Amino acid sequence: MTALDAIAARLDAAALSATPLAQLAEPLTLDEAYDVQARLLSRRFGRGERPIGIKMGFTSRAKMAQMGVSDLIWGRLTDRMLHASGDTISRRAFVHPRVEPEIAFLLKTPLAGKVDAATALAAVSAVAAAVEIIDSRYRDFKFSLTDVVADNSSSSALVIGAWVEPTFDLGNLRMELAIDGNVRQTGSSAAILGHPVESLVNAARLVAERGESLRAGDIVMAGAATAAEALAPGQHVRADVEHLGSVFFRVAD
Ligand code: OOG
Ligand code: MG
Repeated sequence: MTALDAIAARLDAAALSATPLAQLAEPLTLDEAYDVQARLLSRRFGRGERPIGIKMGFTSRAKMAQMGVSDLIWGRLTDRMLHASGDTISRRAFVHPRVEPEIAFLLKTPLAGKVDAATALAAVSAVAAAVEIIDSRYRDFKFSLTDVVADNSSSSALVIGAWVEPTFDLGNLRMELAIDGNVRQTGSSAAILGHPVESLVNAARLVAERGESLRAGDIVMAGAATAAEALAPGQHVRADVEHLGSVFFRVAD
């Protein structure tokens, strides 16, 4: 087992047992951190999980400020992370989960490399309001850029609302996160790199840097427009995105 495999194995065990780890002592380059992420996901695919797309992180200033990290990052999504609106999700599977309101893209054609906004949009079949549940496997939710990338960019679950054909501009939609009916975060889709399609443009660029492509049928999560909120058992969590509707779930013990 190489050093990078060993780190992936530690992160995998931490996620499986929902037990936090110390931040990595090994100094990793960003490339090595993405290598660890790929190895971590190979372990999950080896257990029968299937890739369903990617999530983008730190695409808004609100998120960068909350976490003290200011580079775009991405992580991989699997079918086991995916939930439909109305589901009940157990808190037990996570270390210290947080929720954020997002917009999800569904692709109808592959996308990779340097593309402009019009090309990126042309690859989209539908968009949806979504909630991302992020969970860091590091103690106290504290990490460096390479730590979080190795930890699959805190990917842990996603809840997707109804898919809608994007026949309107996505550039300035009101986004809201409510817990138990109380609005806790509000923002605009404009907070996501100026326009959420820019997140897709960057997703295509970043996966190509790893020699990969977004595939037809993939989901791309654009990144949160607001800071994240802590998740606790018993909560009812709802995100609303103007024109896209709402998505909700309940948290069980
Ligand atoms: C990293 C993931 C960031 C987003 O939407 O910006 C992210 C983290 O905050 O733990 O998912
Ligand atoms: Mg997110």
